[in-house]
Amino acid sequence: MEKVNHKYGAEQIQVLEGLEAVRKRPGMYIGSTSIRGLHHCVYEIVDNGVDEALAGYCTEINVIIEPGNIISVEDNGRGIPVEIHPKTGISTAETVYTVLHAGGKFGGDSGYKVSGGLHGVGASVVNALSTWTEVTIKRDGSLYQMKFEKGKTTQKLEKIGEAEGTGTKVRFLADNTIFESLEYEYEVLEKRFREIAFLTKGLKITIEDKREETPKKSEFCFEGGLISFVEYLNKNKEKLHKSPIYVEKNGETPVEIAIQYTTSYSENIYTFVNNINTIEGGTHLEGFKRALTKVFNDYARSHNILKEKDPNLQGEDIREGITAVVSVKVKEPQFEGQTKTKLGNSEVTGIVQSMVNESLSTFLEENPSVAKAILEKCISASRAREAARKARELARKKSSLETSTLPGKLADCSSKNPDECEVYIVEGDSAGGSAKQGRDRKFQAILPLWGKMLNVEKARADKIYGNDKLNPVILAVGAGIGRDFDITKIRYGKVIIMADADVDGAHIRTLLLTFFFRYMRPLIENGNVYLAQPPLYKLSKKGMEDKYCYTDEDLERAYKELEEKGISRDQLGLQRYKGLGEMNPEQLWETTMDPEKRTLIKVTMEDAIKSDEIFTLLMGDEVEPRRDFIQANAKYVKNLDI
Ligand code: 1YM
Repeated sequence: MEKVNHKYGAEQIQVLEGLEAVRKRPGMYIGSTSIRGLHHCVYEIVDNGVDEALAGYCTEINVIIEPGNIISVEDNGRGIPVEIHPKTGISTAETVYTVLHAGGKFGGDSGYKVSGGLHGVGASVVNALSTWTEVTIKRDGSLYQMKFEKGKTTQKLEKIGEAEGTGTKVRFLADNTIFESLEYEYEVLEKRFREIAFLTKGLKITIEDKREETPKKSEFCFEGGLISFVEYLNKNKEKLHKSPIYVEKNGETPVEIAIQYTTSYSENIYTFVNNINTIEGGTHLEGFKRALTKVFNDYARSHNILKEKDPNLQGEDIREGITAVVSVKVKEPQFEGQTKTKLGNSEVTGIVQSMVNESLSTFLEENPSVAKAILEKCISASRAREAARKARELARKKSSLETSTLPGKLADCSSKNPDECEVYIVEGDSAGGSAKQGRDRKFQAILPLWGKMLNVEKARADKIYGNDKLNPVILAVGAGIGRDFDITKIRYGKVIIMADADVDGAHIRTLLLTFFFRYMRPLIENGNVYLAQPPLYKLSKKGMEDKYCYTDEDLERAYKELEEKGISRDQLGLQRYKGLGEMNPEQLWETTMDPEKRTLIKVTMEDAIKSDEIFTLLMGDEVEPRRDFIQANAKYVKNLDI
């Protein structure tokens, strides 16, 4: 190996320039240098192991977050090839880790790279962005190792011992001068690996967090693949049929789909291309939806479930209550859209469509009771859609007759400019009263809410319009709901939920977030929804300005700060606020509403999705998971209530 020294050859210079470019513009290669980009590095390395599993050579991948935020990924595949690469004159393994885009094309004829990220070419990028990287390979009975610093080779691949079996182990420490933080989030990695395990039938993935004294560990392996995925997604829902429907087709562009209907009213279709979650959908989703609509309408007609005079069922009727996972493998995927998660390859529409047309209609013919259960639900959805349309029209007519259809309880602001206006949605009358008195009425509106909570889980759009708790919110926001929602019509740039830090507060927050998520999603996507942060404590002392603390940590910090100024704990008065209602208008303004002083939390789509999940759990039909959740969270409930 020493004989071939290309250190100063043209190709090696190109290599160094290539990796330098990665360090200069990391965002171009991994999206961003935030925590998201950091996690992406782990996925890049894991993906190489997943590719090896998809090629049929690897059954297990073990990921460890070691103390000091070092990542270790080990697989039991063939091991990265070690022989000298004819083009670069260095070992293939070193080539993979130092030459940009040295993915599959160096790898013989194992076929195309199918797993996620940068299509398996990310190893060199991760290497370039790491303080150090260490790669250990077991192959042909030998143990090999090579090392790098900031992408540059510090130890060329050399044999360091004997080995049993085969595999690759990569350890790296991401560069803290490049990434904003190195604190990996266990739950985020865990979720992604669970997803990969669902998508790669039979592959065992473990993740372990050894940073804390009590290590965490999860293990995922699903013999059922997508079927297990759908069962997992539906675990808290009442199903319309016992087992998920599964259809697959191998070939140039393999397609795999699992479907199960539940009694819920939402539509949950997850799509993946080469194991990447295509959040924005694309041609594969299009093909799936078209086929679904056609197959169910054809079945309903040929079995006289839809009569001649009846109109066709619409796509949305047929997707009500559906949970489905669509996974396709595409050789040269084109990703489009804002976040590059929309499949653009036009040929995929037809491939998915004809495959679903064929297999799903066969399935329905062979399983008439399942077909009947689903179609009954579709027909009732179409009736509800018609009723909702009528309700909407009525609401529209009403609003064009009366120009001011604002809810009676709304204390509106005087400005009409949405960019500067905000509405506080407040639980309870007494808090609403304080908020009304304490606000700046020029730009702050208050909407108090009370009354029986509506179970959005069990209501369709037609019921929402008539609901006395949600209707005021719809009217105040002023932009409609569902398909009619028009973000350009919103009356307030900030919609702020202000609720107590207790169980009831959590309840109303979850309800409103779920409602916004399901019926005014653009409001969240556009960043218009916020949570107010009322203080939990007040520290006071004669001659000292009151100090408000928003968390227990805040309180400890304040105590320490004051101690340093010579003020001891027993000199201070401590008030714990049980609810917003205990604060007088001035206090509420000062702590929670004054734009100069308050802290608002902007709600993200992730928060909303989490709320939706919790909501399904708390309000859905299944009793057992609800009990589990409440038991698991009982300790928080206690903390909040004292
Ligand atoms: C923990 C990370 O990188 N495993 C891995 C990578 C490769 C192979 C096996 C492999 C691929 C091929 C042939 C092939 C890679 N090899 C290459 C390249 N785990 C991890 N396991 N033999 C082994 O694709 O033909 C790139 S990745 F290019 F060298 F073949």
